[in-house]
Amino acid sequence: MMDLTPDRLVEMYGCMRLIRRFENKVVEMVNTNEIPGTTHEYVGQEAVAVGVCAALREADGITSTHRGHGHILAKGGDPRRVMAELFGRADGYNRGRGGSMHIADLALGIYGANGLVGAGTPIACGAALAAKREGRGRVVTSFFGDGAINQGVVHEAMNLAAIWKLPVVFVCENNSYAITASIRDMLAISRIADRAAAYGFPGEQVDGMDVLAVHAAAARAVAWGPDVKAPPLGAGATLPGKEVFVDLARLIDVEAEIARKRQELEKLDWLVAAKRKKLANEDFVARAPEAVVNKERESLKELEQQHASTSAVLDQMVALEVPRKADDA
Ligand SMILES: Cc1ncc(C[n+]2csc(CCOP(=O)(O)OP(=O)(O)O)c2C)c(N)n1
Ligand SMILES: [Mg+2]
Repeated sequence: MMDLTPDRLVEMYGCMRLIRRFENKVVEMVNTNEIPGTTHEYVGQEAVAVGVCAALREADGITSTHRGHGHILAKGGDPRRVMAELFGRADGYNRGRGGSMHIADLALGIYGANGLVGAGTPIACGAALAAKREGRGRVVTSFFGDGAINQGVVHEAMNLAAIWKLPVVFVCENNSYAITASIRDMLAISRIADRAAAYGFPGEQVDGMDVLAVHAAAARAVAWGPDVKAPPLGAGATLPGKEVFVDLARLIDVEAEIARKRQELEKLDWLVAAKRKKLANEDFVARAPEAVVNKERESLKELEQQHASTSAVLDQMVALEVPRKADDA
């Protein structure tokens, strides 16, 4: 458990609870349209953000993803200011202008959540270059999902971190899916962590459901810095970069996702039928002003398009729902 005192463990547990409660509340308020825009919740991945951030010092930095609330809270973000940002309020982290996917706070070393998959990795390299020049031993951790691993920019960032020996910790949160794309269809090797060897720095795979295992791996990665002579993990003395790959393979409940999509489709079925019925009513078409009828026709067209795309996504999800392999259990 390394340097984790009982108080620290309680603090980490409290932070995971805070993230879970925060996110559940967000879902509730998104569903009632109180929160505008799009949000992606971190429910189920709490142990990753908390395990990693517990290994960071206040001065260390992070870059986050489209699923960033958990990272920000774990890095010391004030839940009230994060929530205010989601509401678009002036007392939010970015005066309500950024919303869920752009929360940043330089004072806390949070160099931004990011709506672009993989885009946090080069930002982390830039921040790490600054940290290296500063020479105080700060590190920058870049969180990204399994959906980012085939992005060109992630490859470039990892290679740059390696050749420039930047103090970056790359944390891949592998929850098996990038929306509907299964990791099994996107990767020919079984462990994302094995890619680290190609860049020339060590990669570790840890169970993302185990906060202590995540913390220990992150602490090992963070411990190697420009001011540390001997790198851990038995790698070469010129070891550049650091990498922790977190495996959350047990996280996604595909069946529940499919059930939710089916419900959405049923609602759209009903809305399309109701709109068609209205437009089939000759009395309504004859009496209502032309502009009103045209608006109804446009709205029917939009609903039909929405129905078609939801139906296509559902078909894709059903097709992708491959039985889990025994070793995933
Ligand atoms: C460059 C880019 N391509 C596509 C998208 C659309 N998009 C949003 S989230 C997402 C999937 C991300 O999956 P992953 O990185 O595994 O994160 P997860 O949602 O599983 O946490 C995609 C493709 C995007 N935001 N940015
Ligand atoms: Mg994913």
